[in-house]
Amino acid sequence: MVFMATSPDTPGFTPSPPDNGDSVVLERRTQKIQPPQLYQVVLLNDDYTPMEFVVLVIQEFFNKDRETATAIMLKIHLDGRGVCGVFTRDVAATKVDQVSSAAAKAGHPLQCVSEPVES
Ligand code: TYC
Repeated sequence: MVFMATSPDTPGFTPSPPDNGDSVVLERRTQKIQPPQLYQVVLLNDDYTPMEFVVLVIQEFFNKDRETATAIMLKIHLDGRGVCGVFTRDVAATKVDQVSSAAAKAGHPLQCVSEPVES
């Protein structure tokens, strides 16, 4: 495929009516696209899931080092909830599935949800 600077397909441009059929003038248009909505993945506290399991989950699925994972786990334990990461919608949904599956498989009631980040 050949790309031309004056292609009417160029995003952000719209062709003016051709003058003699040979040339096309592109007008710059204000960009209207928005950045994607981001989602935070939140772990919820409960009374039964072992702290060590939560730390391992945060390390494994949110790529945190042990110290950071421990700090997040303790925050959840004390505050009732904590953000483990911020992602685009599909990635956040995958994280929720991965954590929920790992918790269910291990027999723990650990809850994980995603929610839109306030903009
Ligand atoms: N509260 C749990 C306990 O005392 C530990 C825990 C931390 C559980 C964070 C869930 O998301 C959680 N064993």
